[in-house]
Amino acid sequence: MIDLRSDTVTKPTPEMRRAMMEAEVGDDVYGEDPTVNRLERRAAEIAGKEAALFVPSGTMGNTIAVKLHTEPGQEVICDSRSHVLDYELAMVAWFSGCVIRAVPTEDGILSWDAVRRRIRPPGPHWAPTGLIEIENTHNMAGGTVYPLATIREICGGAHERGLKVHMDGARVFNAAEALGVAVSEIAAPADTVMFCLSKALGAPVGSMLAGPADLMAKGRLLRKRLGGGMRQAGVLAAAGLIALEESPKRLKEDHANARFLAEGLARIPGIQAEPQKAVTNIVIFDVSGTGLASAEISARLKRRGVLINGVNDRLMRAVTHYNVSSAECAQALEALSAVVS
Ligand code: TLP
Repeated sequence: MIDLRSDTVTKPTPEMRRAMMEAEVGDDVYGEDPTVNRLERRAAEIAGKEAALFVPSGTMGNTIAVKLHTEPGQEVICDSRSHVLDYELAMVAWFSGCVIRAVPTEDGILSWDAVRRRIRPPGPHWAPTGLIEIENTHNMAGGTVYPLATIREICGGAHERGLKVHMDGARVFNAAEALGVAVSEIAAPADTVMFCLSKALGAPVGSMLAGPADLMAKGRLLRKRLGGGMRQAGVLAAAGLIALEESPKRLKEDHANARFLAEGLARIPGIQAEPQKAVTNIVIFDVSGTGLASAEISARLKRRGVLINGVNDRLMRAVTHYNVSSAECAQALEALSAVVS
């Protein structure tokens, strides 16, 4: 199977598996797992933050961050297609008691002007703004990347008003590769950043939440409350350490494959794709011109050994990662061309 459903589907590399087998472990709920401690120190360093917390998933990282920054009854401003809104089972409401103020955007990238207009002070009717959340890269907008200046402007404006900014950087290493800058530079203006080891970086499990040491200490308790005290998690952290050091070096290949896919898709009659927007590892394309719903295309592709999921009836998403080669991307294009013709 050529699996382009997500970069979450990657299998650990032989080097990761070796490191997992040899990992030194301890009980992380007591803070005694040396490999987890090493991973948290290294992740904090890479993110340019005081401390970091190893969490089982990106969803848990975002959930803890929102809880750390907000009070129940507040609003969280984010883009209208953001992961925290559409893909996290309403955790913002369920765990933090907040509502989302969704801002429509063209490419998933908020502007300070759009955010500023939605900020609400306390008043007799409305929920005050508690947090601003930005997703970088933006998944459902097709892996789009925040310009550094935009991040600085949003965070600067928020901070002037006493508001915090959380970055859902599930794929922030892809953003760093696309911009040619360090992750720490991208994350610097934000108060907290979550990034995933288990997506483009290829680790089997885990995400990191990074930020100020006092917040991460509180986050540790929230992680436990959510059932995320993972005990001898060093076996997972060991793979995460390899992912952090090794995987960023090869993300450019995934980006080239995504661009190649988008260019090929744009040539298939009935499919609309915008190759110039495929700047990282995600391609969103419109299949409505084929007269087929995305679910039908997925089913036909599967019979030809290619997995690509629909986002809705009209849109589909292909995600490149280290378990798909450029030759396999070419095969996927041939299969798509055949099933829609
Ligand atoms: N994204 C998954 C699905 O949930 C859609 C994927 O296949 O892309 N933030 C962003 C921007 C994400 O894309 C994801 C996962 C998460 C957070 C949550 O991470 P996990 O799946 O580890 O909870």
